[in-house]
Amino acid sequence: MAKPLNVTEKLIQSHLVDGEMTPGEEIGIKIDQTLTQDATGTLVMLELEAMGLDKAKTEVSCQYVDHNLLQTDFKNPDDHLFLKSAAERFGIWYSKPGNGVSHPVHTEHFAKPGKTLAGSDSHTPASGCMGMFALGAGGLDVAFAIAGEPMYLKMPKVLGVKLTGKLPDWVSAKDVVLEMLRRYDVKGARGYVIEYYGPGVDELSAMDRHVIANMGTEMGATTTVFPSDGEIKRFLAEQDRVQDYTEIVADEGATYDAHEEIVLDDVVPLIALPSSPGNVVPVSEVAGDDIYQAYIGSSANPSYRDFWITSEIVKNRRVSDEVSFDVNPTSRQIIENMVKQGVMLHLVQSGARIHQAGCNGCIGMGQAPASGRNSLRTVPRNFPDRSGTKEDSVFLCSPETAAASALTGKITDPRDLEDLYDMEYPKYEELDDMIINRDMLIGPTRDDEKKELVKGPNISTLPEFEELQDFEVPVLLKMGDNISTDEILRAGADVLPFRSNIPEISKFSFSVVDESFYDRAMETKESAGGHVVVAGENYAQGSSREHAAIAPRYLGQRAAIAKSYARIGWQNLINFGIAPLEFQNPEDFDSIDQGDIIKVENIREQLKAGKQVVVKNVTKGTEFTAVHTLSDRQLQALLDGGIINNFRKRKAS
Ligand code: MIC
Repeated sequence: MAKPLNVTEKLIQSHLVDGEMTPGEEIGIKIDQTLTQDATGTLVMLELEAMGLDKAKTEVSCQYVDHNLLQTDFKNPDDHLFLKSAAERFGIWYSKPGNGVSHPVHTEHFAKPGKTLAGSDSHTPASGCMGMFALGAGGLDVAFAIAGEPMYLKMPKVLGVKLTGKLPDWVSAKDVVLEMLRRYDVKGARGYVIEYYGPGVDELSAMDRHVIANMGTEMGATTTVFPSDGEIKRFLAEQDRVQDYTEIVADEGATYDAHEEIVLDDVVPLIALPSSPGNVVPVSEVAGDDIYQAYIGSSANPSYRDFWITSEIVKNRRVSDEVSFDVNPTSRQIIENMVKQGVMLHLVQSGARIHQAGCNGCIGMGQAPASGRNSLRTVPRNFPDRSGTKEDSVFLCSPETAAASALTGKITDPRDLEDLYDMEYPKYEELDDMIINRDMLIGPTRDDEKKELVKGPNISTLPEFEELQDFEVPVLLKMGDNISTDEILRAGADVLPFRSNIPEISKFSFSVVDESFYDRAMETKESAGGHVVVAGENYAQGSSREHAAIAPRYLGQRAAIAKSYARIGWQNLINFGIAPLEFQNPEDFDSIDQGDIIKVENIREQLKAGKQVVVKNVTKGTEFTAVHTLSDRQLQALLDGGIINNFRKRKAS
């Protein structure tokens, strides 16, 4: 009899085109759908141009415009036009600015049980709520997927999370994923797919599952997967596409590599303290602290229900005079339903500032909080400075907690609303007349005409990088654990418009960690031919932005030497020709100081010969061993100076 399979194994097995399903081994899987957003999509489209792609080879590819929405000058609108022209050129869908955040819009209109999805955004796993295998990846990996190439990854293990019981009043899906983060912190699920199962899953709507799958990324998971069951059928029917439903559930007797259990009845309102999604405590522990901002929206709490519950809490009341109450609807479809159901009226009357549908303040594209003041947000991340304010103080919580705190002006456990306002927990019921609107999703043209790419003056072509060579260069930065891509190349309204201009955006590299980095890097590029950086555990966690690799590479970065890496960040370094080395002996980390000169000789031969590389610390007169975990395929790309060079070489031979 065939081995009973869990949902993850079923999804991988049905798409496996290369390798064996042995945990840790490299596998290649066929990608059915792709998602790109504007902040990463401009590079993806330039990469497709560089690769000479004719038309997308996927079943569905959609280009969303949701991040760079502020139009303070020509740059972002020029990018929007460029992306529209690229969508026409490559035969992909285009979701216009204002249509909403990629993940919920994709889940509503395209996500299909049983399919694979690759997205140039780390929160792409959100669509795993539909029984899909949805992977976040660097732009270049997604470009290859659009071109019909398999996506390569290390075969993950599966962490089975059994859900039982039912959530209590005032506690919602966000608290469930915060409970997971409390247990696993920001790196505890690396190498795993998180698969939820058990009777508690039935208690969660498709969009509740979206909330949980979205933030699996924050634990470092490869992705998150839910079964496709009766609730997904209901959701698809609501979205007018019940024909896309297939049941995908774990086989009787399916097993998992690791086990976790959450009794939903025991979950309490939780909150992640500044400045990491893993700093989770019960809201009651920090209740009473003053707040400046309560922020609702983003891919982490995107559903109509999340806005409805917020409006029910603030209905017929005024939020505190001290609070900026920022409401960011996630899609135009949701706005229409909010208007129709009166949700918008209650929010506006309570004092909400209503913003356009999009990511907005989640990546510091506006709505930056006042200096040092507490901002409570329903968004997925609170890495340092991400909000756009230096030394910000951002907390992550549920809509219930954010809305309760907006009313009182202080961090408030929403359960206290029962006493404070004599309020009962509003019970949500799914709408039976949900407005569905696909008007701002422009369908692909698959004709033979080759549309011109419309490039504004801010769009620069990708820089060329040389092959991997020996180096003797300084350590320009020594950093600690969990350095996020927001610290390597920050977000914010002043930086994001340069996502399609590497020379310009590289000026912001590591500015959160050290403002002198750019000048020092330019100097050592000139004098020594480059630099290396040293880091602790889980280096380059967080976003999928490949800019966090390309910009440092452009400034001459040759290698990173870290105790360990986050999955997407590690792959991005390889893709752009930066050697991601690891300390064989974590204690060697302590022997290096910033400014030390590091030398690696015969690096090509050493990498090819095995997994070890001898690194000399010229300043200290010592040496240590670094290791790498690259597959042969990745090694070749690294040696060639990145995956684009490698692709060109393969095409030419
Ligand atoms: C994020 O949430 O960090 C982002 C902004 O959506 C990124 C993508 C980006 O940096 O453009 C992500 O999650 O990958």
